[in-house]
Amino acid sequence: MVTFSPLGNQRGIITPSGLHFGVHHSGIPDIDPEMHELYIHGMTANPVRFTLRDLERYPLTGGIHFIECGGNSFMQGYFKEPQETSLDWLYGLVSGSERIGVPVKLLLQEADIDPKAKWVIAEGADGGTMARSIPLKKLMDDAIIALYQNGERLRPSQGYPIRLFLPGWEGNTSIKWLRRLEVTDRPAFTSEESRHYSETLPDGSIEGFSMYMHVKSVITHPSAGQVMPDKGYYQISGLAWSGLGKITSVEVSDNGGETWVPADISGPIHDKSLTQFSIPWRWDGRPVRLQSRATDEFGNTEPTHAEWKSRYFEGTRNHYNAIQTWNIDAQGGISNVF
Ligand SMILES: Nc1nc2c(c(=O)[nH]1)N[C@H]1C(S)=C(S)[C@@H](COP(=O)(O)O)O[C@H]1N2
Ligand SMILES: [Mo]
Repeated sequence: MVTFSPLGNQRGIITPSGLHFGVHHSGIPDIDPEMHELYIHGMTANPVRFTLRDLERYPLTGGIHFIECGGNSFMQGYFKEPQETSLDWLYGLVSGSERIGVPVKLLLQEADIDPKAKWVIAEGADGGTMARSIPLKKLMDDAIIALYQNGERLRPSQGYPIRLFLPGWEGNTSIKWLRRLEVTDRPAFTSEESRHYSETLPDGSIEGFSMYMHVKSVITHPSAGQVMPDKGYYQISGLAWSGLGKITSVEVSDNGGETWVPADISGPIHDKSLTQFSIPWRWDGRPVRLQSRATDEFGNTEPTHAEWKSRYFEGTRNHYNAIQTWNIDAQGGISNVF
């Protein structure tokens, strides 16, 4: 089951938990928190298991980050023609939250990992097919076992009682209802990573383990699904994010990318987080093409739609991050164009 966030109604960088998008490949399991355990085993000198009560006693850390499904905006990558649909359907597989939990690093240290280990297979408690191979390096960096989202315990659909959370990485790797971390020296090539979340390159080869989400932005106000009632003053605003770090600038164009003007990003700017941008604008009532283009702290920026298409084999749909164009017609109607 897949549900989309109503981004066209969101202001700011936090998505209320009840409006967070959701992807559940095998439904939402009904887990008794008293019975649930997390195992860390495999290439470890000291295999360990934790109950929820054990985990609650660790130091908790976390922060404000986005989570984006690798398939967000798949319609833009997959279809040859731009689909006549709304912002929410095109971009609603991204949300922003504060998540708090136990650093995975602390738990791995207790397990006393074999120095030859390089990977960890993370598995959910929902039917057994939901597993991903994660490089040990990411787990020793900023990964957490999340217990809280936006101040409250995780909701059942968001992985209650515990989920893995990997800031900036493809949503699929943040395994919900986490029950097992198996330490190994090689990836498992699970069906999720080999079949669903890998991309085909122009020469037909497969790009697997494309873990982080690329820099991306979208104007949420105004956007498809809304109308502009009259000419005159508008505050253009939207969201930008990068799976590698902080957003450092967002530019906006009202002439289809011929000229660009820097937008204001003075709101909170967090690492691997939704970042709000805005710019005042006057619409003269003529047809225009609005675009936004974000840059992250490593100088990465968004490709045009044509550039993005040239990077992948026709029909590839994951990791779409091209510049979005909203066409505004003389009646104030807003539509998705390439
Ligand atoms: N165990 C388990 N974890 C999972 C999934 C799942 O189906 N089962 N879906 C994944 C996918 S594809 C995404 S995009 C994110 C979505 O997280 P959310 O539902 O909290 O938005 O969870 C990931 N973790
Ligand atoms: Mo996903």
